[in-house]
Amino acid sequence: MNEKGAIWTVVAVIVIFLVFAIIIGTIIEARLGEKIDEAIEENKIPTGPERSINCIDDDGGRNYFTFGTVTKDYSYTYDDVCDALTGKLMEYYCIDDRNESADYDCPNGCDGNACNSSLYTIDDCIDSDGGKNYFTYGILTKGTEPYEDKCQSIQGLSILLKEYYCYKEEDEEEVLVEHVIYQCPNGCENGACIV
Ligand SMILES: [Ca+2]
Ligand SMILES: [Ca+2]
Repeated sequence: MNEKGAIWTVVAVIVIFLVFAIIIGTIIEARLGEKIDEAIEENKIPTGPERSINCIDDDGGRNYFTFGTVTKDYSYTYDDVCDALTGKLMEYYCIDDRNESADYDCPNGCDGNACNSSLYTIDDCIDSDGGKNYFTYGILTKGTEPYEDKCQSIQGLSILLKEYYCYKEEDEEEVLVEHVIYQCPNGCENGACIV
């Protein structure tokens, strides 16, 4: 093979390689797109309030530490409220087009129709965001060890939050550092769910 022939062979190999890379890349991208669509359809990935036009929650979801109002069908409203009898918070939120509510026992008490979000301390465990506060970045320390709230991705989407909180079982001596993986309705950014 002369020099010209060798150069053309190299060029041909590069072109073939690039064409293959583009085809494979397109296939992978398409399959990932399908997977995300499937996950949304199966409700594994929340679609956010902007898609739930018949149910809007102005505190972003199960946001125990911020007072919020759910508006259903543009007419009915439901306000988060501290129950004077039980001391618990009645928290309203949307799942797709449905309005839901849940009782929540605030670790720092219920105040102004939301959980108190000031520093929460049990023994040597200190949580800066007041507990399971999904919508505020927090840092928990126990002894000298720090634990930071962190966003996690599934299928390339930042929608999971690893939320730390202090926990003590009744009649137990030891305070534990626990965490929960919470699925943020509107995505996760800088260690907190987006409101
Ligand atoms: Ca809410
Ligand atoms: Ca926390």
